[in-house]
Amino acid sequence: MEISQPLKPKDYKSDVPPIWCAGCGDYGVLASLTMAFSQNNVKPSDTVLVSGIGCSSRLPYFVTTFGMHTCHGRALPIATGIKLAKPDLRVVVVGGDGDHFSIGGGHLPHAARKNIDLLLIVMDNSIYGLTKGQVSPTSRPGMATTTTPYGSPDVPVNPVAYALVYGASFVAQSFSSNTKLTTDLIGKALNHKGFAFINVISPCPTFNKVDTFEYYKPLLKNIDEIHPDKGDKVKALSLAITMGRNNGEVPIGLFYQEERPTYVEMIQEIKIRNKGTDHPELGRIMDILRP
Ligand SMILES: Cc1ncc(C[n+]2csc(CCOP(=O)(O)OP(=O)(O)O)c2C)c(N)n1
Ligand code: SF4
Repeated sequence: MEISQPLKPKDYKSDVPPIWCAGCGDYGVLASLTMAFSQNNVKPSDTVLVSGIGCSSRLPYFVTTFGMHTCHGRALPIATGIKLAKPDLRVVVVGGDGDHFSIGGGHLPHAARKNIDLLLIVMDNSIYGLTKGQVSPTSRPGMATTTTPYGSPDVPVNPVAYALVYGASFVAQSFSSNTKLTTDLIGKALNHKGFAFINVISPCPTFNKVDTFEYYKPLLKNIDEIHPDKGDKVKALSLAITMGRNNGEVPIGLFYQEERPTYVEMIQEIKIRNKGTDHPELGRIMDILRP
């Protein structure tokens, strides 16, 4: 269905009602995403949402853009393929902390360092929701879950630090019930050229009784005042490490933004530089990308 612009947030909601539990943090992310789409005049027909498997990965069903609900941990490589085949499409990847830091943890570093031009939103609930409460890579040390009944022995992944060191060119963190900040960050990320990453802490009240809305609310601290220079990567990393979520205050806001060529731009530059050379492998790569 072709809808005339400008679209309101509700126009981005499909006829499929979300089936998340009452009180799930993912509702706040859906509300922020449709709000940001509306504010930035995103055309559903030019946009594709790609997800893996998990409660959070159901999100594409609830939105009127194109959508792909793919395999657990494999949303990023599939989204990368979409972006390379159709560079004019806007590609947004959504999913859980399990999807992107555990089974799919090997894909984020490469999408980030290659600066694939897409937005990744992780809905981080520090638990496996869909499969009913197993430990996740962002579960806190000592956390009792169905797979760690005596407490998790692991040091958790720090999503912001992880994305920063692997070279993401836009890195932010938000909290799902802060829809104003989340909408603002998604809007900025939609207008960013390159790999944008937003970790949205999104509580799962059904299976994670520790990382609740009540736990987080007094700890959230917007970093804009203490970190105004968004190009300062060392400061961003230092904040991400020292204010990690289990060390007291939980930092939210934009940590880092840099401008550098995207993967498609780099390939096109190589194409121009090597014009006339007859290398079969180069030719194969060029064929993938339309000029
Ligand atoms: C290859 C494969 N391994 C395991 C599973 C089972 N599985 C489905 S979702 C999931 C984890 C979900 O956790 P997360 O990605 O954090 O998303 P959430 O449900 O918390 O939003 C697992 C282990 C699967 N579907 N496919
Ligand atoms: S199990 Fe948790 S993550 Fe899944 S829908 Fe329910 S509250 Fe949300």
